[in-house]
Amino acid sequence: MKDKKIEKLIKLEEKRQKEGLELIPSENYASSEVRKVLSSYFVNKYSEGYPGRRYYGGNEWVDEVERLCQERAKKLFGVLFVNVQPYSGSPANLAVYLAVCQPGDVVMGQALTAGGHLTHGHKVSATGIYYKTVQYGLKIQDSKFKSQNDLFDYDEIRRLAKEHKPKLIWVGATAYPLKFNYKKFAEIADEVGAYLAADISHVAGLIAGGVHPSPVPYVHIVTTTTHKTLRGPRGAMIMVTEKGLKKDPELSDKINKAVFPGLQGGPHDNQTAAIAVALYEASQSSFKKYAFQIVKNSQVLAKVLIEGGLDLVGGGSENHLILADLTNYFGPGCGVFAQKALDLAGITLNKNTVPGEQASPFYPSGIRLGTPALTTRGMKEKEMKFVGKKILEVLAIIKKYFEKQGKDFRFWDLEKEKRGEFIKKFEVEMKKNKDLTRIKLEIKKVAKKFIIP
Ligand code: DSN
Repeated sequence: MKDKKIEKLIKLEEKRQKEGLELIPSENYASSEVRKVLSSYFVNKYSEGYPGRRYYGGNEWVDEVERLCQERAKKLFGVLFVNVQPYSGSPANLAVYLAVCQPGDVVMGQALTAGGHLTHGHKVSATGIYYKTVQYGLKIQDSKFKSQNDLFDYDEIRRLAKEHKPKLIWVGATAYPLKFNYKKFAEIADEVGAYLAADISHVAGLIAGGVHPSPVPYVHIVTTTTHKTLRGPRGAMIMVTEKGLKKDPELSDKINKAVFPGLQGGPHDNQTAAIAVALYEASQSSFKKYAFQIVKNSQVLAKVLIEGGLDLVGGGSENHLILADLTNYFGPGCGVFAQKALDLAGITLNKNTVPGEQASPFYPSGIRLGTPALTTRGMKEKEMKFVGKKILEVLAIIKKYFEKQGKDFRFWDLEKEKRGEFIKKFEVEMKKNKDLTRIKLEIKKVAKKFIIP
């Protein structure tokens, strides 16, 4: 490459990905074919509009690509309509609002602090600024770490829906470790006449692989990103179900108009082509095995963490994701320490709020981790046990560091201004920690045995 600066940064990122373990549950490794198609000649094209109805010439092959992508998505998810043009998940969700709501309409969604997404109506998102949003949470009770199969309080969600009469209800999350009962959400939405949209971004690959229930029979609209468990390029899709078209025969047209010209300009045709490849891959029997192994790996990892003394929200994992609440382990607000120390050891995950959060979204008390990326590398139960053990070792190092600060030390009790300073000092100490260096080497050794596509 002539641009040496970017070339160097690409090499460094490649090294980071190869030598570390990726546990952010919304990340994955796209296949080499998906990456190749992303840099194909389709990157050069403009094609505002839809197949057969474009505002630019020269779209005969783009039309075929987009139609193929649509057919594959419809078949894989069992829907009647799909728009494959959204640039990513947030614009896809915003397009749904644009399609079925007027500014100021009431919309309901799962709160961000309870595992929902910004675009499900959080006050800082355009969705919370232009629409009146009502947020529902999760059941918070002593049993939140016991194994159970549902954390939603349907009576409360029904009460909120009846009181506020939303035009649109979202079901779906970014940090929820259990399966969704879409039927129960549908009963509530139908009772108040709301559109029900499922955001399946996190679990799309599990649904496609047949290991997670599909919302399609129950909801009107489905949105998904294409780069998480579905393992495609970054991108998104909006689907309309048979139930959706029964409720509103114009729903597909409304979605199309909302995406273009409502919200976006020209679609990223290289992305559409790469999504088509990912959908082809997801329809193969090997993908079913992959989806099954994601869940198996998540459950093995969850077991190791529970046995090591961690509290897992929902008592474990039924999907690709684990939400560990570290409040009882470190005190409130300490997810950041786990994220930083694990990063130094070569394990990437993210700090996350937990149900009943006692600290703040900037200093949340939990960590979120998952198995889609490691499973793509071919890791199985044996490696999950190793990863779980290493996570526990790193957490024990942090605990020791806290103990050294004094018997009654609690990070969250520090004055606000002192928190940043404390974290910086912690990082300096961790960089010098010999046990952490040893763990990093052990991780690198295992990681390098498992190639990334
Ligand atoms: N950033 C995504 C996630 O990590 O879940 C949600 O947009």
